[in-house]
Amino acid sequence: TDQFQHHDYLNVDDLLTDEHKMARQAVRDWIKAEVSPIIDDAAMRGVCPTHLFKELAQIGAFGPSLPVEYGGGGMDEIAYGIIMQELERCDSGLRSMASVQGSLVMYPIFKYANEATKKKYLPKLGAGEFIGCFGLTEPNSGSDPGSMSTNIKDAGDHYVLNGAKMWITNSPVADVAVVWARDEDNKIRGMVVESGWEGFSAPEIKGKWSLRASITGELVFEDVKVPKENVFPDIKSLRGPLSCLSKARYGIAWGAIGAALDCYDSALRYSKERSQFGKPIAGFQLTQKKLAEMITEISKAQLLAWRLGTLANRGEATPAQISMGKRNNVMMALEVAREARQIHGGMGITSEYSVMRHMANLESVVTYEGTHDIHLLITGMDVTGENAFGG
Ligand code: TGC
Ligand code: FAD
Repeated sequence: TDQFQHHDYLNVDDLLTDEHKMARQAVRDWIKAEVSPIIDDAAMRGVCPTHLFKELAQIGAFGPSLPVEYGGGGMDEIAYGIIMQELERCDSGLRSMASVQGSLVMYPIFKYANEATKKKYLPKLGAGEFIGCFGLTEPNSGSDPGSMSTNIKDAGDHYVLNGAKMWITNSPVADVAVVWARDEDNKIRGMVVESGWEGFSAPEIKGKWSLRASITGELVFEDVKVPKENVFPDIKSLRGPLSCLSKARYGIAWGAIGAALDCYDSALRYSKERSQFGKPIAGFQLTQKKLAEMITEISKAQLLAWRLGTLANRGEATPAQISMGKRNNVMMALEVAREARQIHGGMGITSEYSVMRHMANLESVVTYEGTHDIHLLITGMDVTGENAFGG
């Protein structure tokens, strides 16, 4: 990653402002100095470098497009995307740390919590003093979060929370969790739950071959008392969590391009350096086909992300458009990573190169935040008006 060269075949940089480029450079410099030297070791050992949370805050990676007074960066949606791209050029797990904190924890608190709850949690989350997680998925409710069974019951001045969440990024190290649960009227409610409260536990999920530098766990609630002021007052449907997902999926549509760029860069350099049959493998038509298709697909993905960003800046990006971006760009990156791994031959399976780490990471990215097929069905429903999900 150290020797990465910027690839911009269609001069997309022309569409960016100086602020966007400065934000990207700040992340790039920080990653080169602080993360590139440790990321392979962290992934190999399967340990999340939690000391990076505070540093991610300092470089403005948490909620770049949220208002400054609520702990965000006060920038536009394209700056947010560019920052996610640069983080994921290093590692999807690093980008996950920022996506969850900014878009899935700070954003819902900013958007849905009462003023006192915002003041209580947002400054600490924005500064990386608190780590947050987002609990929507359950053991029996993944693609279909509307079937969740985690629930709250009214007990006077507080609610009592029971249930379990599964596959929760950051949960074992989190100070606070944004949790979605069903109330007694069968409505989906959101709330901020502190990890220190009685009845809360968050065991780690071990044995992942993917996102090894990101920590994932469960959330278990056994009669956890949640003060009423911590429950979002006005949001009473899946629209609440899904609106947060739209924000995070948009960031992932940009982020995946970063992983693809790193794989492409590594494959291009390797193909020029590695000779077989008396010439660089870059000189074989089959290698050129791989590289030419990679840069073509990366360029198309950049334009898709940039267009979504311009729409998002005007508040006009629809959830279905964002689904198209997430689905296309993540699968693009996964395919680029697989081809790049092939170009590296046997060397591609080692930690000398980042390609296999990206490839394994992207297997999670293609599944979380809505699987590849779920996003296809969202597009299908948008263009036909027919719902192919249930029944
Ligand atoms: P449906 O009836 O379609 O919708 C329920 C309500 O939500 C509204 N809505 C949205 N609002 C904002 N943004 C979106 N993207 C929205 N999608 C739907 C909708 O208008 C409706 O509103 P209202 O007011 O009428 O109530 O819901 P459904 O039950 O049929 O489900 C639809 C489906 C399948 C598309 C949805 O549930 C889905 O997207 N499933 C995938 C689940 C998912 O993405 N889970 C992600 C968990 S978090 C995660 O993976 C984090 S990893 C992070 C990291 O580490 O980086
Ligand atoms: P399932 O929903 O069981 O899907 C299994 C397969 O069936 C998939 O291929 C799917 O596409 C397919 N399928 C399902 N329904 C249909 C249908 N109607 N038509 C056609 N095919 C269908 N969740 C959180 O809430 N917070 C987090 O922080 C979080 N972080 C995660 C981190 C990691 C590393 C991973 C792997 C997951 C994380 N998730 C998180 C959960 C993630 O969002 C879910 O894994 C994802 O939504 C899919 O749910 P599932 O794994 O239960 O798969």
